[in-house]
Amino acid sequence: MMEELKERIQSYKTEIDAFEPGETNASELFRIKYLGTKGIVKGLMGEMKNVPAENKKGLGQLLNDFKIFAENKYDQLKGSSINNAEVTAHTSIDFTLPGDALPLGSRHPISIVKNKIISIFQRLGFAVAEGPEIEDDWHNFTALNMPQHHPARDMHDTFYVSHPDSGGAEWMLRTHTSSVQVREMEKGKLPIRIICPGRVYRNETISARAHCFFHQVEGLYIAENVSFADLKQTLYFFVQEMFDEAVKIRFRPSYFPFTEPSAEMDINCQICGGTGCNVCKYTGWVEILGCGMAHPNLLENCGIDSNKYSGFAFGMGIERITMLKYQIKDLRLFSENDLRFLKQFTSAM
Ligand code: 2NL
Repeated sequence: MMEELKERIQSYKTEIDAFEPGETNASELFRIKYLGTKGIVKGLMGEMKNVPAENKKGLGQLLNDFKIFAENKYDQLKGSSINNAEVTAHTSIDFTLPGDALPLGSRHPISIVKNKIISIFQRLGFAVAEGPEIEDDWHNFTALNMPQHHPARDMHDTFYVSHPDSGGAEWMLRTHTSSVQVREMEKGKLPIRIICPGRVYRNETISARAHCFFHQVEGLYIAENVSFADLKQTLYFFVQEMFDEAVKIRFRPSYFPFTEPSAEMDINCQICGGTGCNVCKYTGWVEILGCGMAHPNLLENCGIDSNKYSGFAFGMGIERITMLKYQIKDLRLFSENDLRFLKQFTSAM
């Protein structure tokens, strides 16, 4: 404690040494900060009561020296010309000149859309869950009804991570945030109503449509008597809030190992309104997410009784939603950090 106090006093001294009388009322600001009733010197004195008796004397001396040091600086500041009211009145500083502009940054479009997605689902009672980006085989694949050699694993183009201390265990960069949901299910606290936003990784060749990482929001709701109708209504509410109240949705049957039945959801093209454009490839519809009812194998793998509980899940790529919302044509723009691109987005959009 003594050492720590000594160090702090020393760093205050350095700070005081470097204190420049730049502002007109610098001496008064200095007095308030260091010598005022709520100032640093008083604060340090107050800490004396916590110091062991045998150190009190030494430290008291140190603090007294510090106080004199600060008082000397104060006297010096009071005497300095810029602080002297008479002199200041005659200086040629033009206080009406505009100040230096401090350019403000803006949020990344992926963050804007991610936050919007989170706030929509939070209004429906979903909580945000997060988890590690480096995962084990169980949480990324096996628990999700994708045992060894399951063909769906190949589609994930997984990045494996080797570590000399891993004892031969295989680690990987998560390929989806479902791994976070597995971890939540394993905690055994039901019902579950969560969304899992986060970065995921896949070993793909970088192009306008693919990248080696992207961002996902997955959602999971598990309780008694959850139905496909609940899933539809939840996702319908989501796209109405995200895009437009008049949005139309349609579901197409699909396949995911972790859901049964599975579906992909389309919305009517927000760009051309259905007349046909290259975003919807002249179909009038664009796919925005995958979803389905949680597979019983997955529930059992995570210790949940699939006779008592059912649930729905969904997953969407944030880049995809962002590209649709802002008509961005190339995925690479999101990670190039070109300010001309980034400056176009504001949280109000
Ligand atoms: C897609 C499709 C999906 C899920 C993700 C999920 C997670 C658990 C259980 C069941 Cl823990 N399902 N997630 C379900 C269906 C689709 O994502 O295209 N994502 C970008």
